[in-house]
Amino acid sequence: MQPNAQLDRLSEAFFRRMKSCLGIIITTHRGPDPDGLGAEIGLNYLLLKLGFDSRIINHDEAPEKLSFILEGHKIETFDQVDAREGRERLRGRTVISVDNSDPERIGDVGFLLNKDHSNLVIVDHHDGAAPDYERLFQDPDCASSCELVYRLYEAAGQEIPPEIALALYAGIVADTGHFRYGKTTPETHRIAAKLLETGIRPEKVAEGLLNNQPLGRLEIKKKLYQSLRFSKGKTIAFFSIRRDDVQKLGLEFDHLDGLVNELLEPGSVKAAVMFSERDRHRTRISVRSRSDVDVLPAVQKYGGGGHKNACGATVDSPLDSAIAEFIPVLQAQVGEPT
Ligand SMILES: [Mn+2]
Repeated sequence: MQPNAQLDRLSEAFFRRMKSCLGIIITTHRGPDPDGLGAEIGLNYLLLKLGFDSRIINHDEAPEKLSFILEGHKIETFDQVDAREGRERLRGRTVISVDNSDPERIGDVGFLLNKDHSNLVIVDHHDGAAPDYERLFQDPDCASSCELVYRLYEAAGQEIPPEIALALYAGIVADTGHFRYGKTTPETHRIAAKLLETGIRPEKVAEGLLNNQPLGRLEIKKKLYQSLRFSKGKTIAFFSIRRDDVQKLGLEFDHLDGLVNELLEPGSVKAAVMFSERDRHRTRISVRSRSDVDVLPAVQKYGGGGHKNACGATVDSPLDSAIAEFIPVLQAQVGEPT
């Protein structure tokens, strides 16, 4: 089927399914990101506009730094709603999980699912199952969940106001790595153009997503780069950070997001790793690679997962032994002699 034909069919089936819902709760994965939040905001507005009873409830609070897309939108946490209204009152509603196909990852919102998950609807773009047009509205070829939500607006013939366009555009920009990743399509750009036509400013989105970090992130970069090393053949670059250093700067490990990508800047580096000490006997390994280098098998050996070019694992080893053990495994994976 043509991609557009499939998306039209997804949208049509989605609205058919919505018709039988008495109340809707929209949620996303734990640790909500711009694509998940943008898709929630967009979908909630659309469903309310179409006369549905809908609200957004997440397991985790949305990150403070994303306030530029969150302003004016009501996003509650499960704990808040549970304390105020009691979870029992929310049972029986349809739970729409956007940007996530794994019921485990919606955290406590999962309490609202029927045992057989018959009230769960998935709107997602992650790799995995094919859509069943009943419960699962998934298009793994789509670069972001926000694009899927955009298609729903088109199918419903609804206008997108600027504050919704901002949230959807931010999600698309984040999930395509600023239109750089492989799933970016002509359609992605067409949708982005439509969203920009509402008058939103792309530089504000870029600033909100990229240049909205605490000062401590620069300090932590200094520490990381002091530890920079290369494999013998210099096709792997890696650095590491101790838990104490993160804590002393008043940072969370989240604040290190994306830094490992910088190590791929030299064209000769095939793979990059950041090792972060989570406690004395536990180390997080975050790996990135160039588009034609698959590093996933290396982390899978340690029970990790992710994508071919961006993946990770958490190992029960102290920082130094994790480095000593993992780098040769990665060298073998990228084809560098050890
Ligand atoms: Mn996404």
